Amino acid sequence: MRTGDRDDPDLTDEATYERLRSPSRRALLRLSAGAGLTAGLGGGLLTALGPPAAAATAARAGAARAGTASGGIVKPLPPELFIQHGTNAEMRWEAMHRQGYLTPADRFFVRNHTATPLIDPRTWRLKLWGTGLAGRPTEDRPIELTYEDLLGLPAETLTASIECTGNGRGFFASQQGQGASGTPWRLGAVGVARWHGVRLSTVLRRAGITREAVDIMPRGLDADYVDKGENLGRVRRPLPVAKAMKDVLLAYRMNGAPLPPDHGHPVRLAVPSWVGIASVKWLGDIQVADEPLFSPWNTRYYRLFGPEYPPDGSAPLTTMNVKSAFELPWDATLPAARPLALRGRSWSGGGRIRRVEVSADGGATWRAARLRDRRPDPRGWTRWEFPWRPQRPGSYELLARATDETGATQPATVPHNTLGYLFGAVVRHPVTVI
Ligand SMILES: Nc1nc2c(c(=O)[nH]1)N[C@H]1C(S)=C(S)[C@@H](COP(=O)(O)O)O[C@H]1N2
Ligand SMILES: [Mo]
Repeated sequence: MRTGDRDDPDLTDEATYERLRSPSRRALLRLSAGAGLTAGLGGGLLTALGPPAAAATAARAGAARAGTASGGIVKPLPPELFIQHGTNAEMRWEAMHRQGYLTPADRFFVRNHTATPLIDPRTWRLKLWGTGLAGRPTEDRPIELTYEDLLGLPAETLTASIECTGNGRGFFASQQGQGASGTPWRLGAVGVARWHGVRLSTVLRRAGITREAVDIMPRGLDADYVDKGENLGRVRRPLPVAKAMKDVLLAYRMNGAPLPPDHGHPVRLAVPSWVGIASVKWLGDIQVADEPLFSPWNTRYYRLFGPEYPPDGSAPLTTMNVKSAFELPWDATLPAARPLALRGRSWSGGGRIRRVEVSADGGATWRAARLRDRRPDPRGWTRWEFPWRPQRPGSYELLARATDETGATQPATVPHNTLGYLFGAVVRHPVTVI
């Protein structure tokens, strides 16, 4: 008789069976059995049956976190590609000039609340727990998935932008004369990549998500975020079940390579069309609840605040707005009396870009740009080109204005909000013609 063999539990053994048939274990069995893995089945059970509460607590406390990048960001940040803002790095838009459709990982912006953690995929676990899962597994006794388990599940590829909600924030001050708190990004807190991984819905189903589940709360493994001396805990942001089940990916590859450390290695969420904060990096656990969930990231942040909004702010922000950027340096120098092909990209959480217009005379006259992507991914961006032949040397402002498939377009100004989210107005890009 085999007892205590965790690779192959003996279900005729009373003690083993007793442990397995507790509700959370049944949910786990479904997860493992449904996973269709050969080696993974044993692995999944081992993970779940193995560490008792004490070990699980130690793991949660950071055993999976092997260390933290010194300086906060791991990859090089050459000044020709990035503008650094504290723990964050913004892509310079000229870095997309002559690039293909995707933003290469070496120039993809980084938004870190603290610092990039270095995580060993061999000890990493994704833990699922909460009242919205069959058997209501608790945080101490969650359902667990290993990196290998995840790699064994059916995978998909998704081309989508990830954009910081505060992208363009700096223009509240420079264009509208009223600043906002937070990183003063220009337009470089956005990138489009090919994300590859497992649908979140696949994992939630296998974990036994119930009809009663309404919200999930993914949480990162990076350090606690401290805002002006107040410890807010680890980055976590509720996501409605409807969105979680629709088009969200548990991504472990980016542009055909393993996810780089700064972008969430080993696993992040890719939540297309939504505010960047939803795409939680270094994913450690997901709470699934049969009641609405709250964290500072959907209450005190990522809502619109200000005199025009209710005291508790707007509803939590979800879809990103329409924006456009030229693939030019800020304050670019361009030659006079020569035909130029100005290039740029436009994108919207609302879907495909239908039209882009450009003005080279400060907004007095507009002409249509030529859209370069016949079938752009509606969750990515659209590249465009605009011929321009400036006759005289001098200072100019270039403006680009896009309209998406819902008819949403970029206004000349946007109402202020104190945290500077969703700057969607037309940006006035200064250039000097010589
Ligand atoms: N765990 C964790 N996830 C996170 C963040 C973070 O600081 N920690 N930043 C969020 C924000 S605000 C944005 S805009 C995106 C940025 O993703 P990127 O750094 O890969 O560009 O990640 C989101 N996910
Ligand atoms: Mo962000």
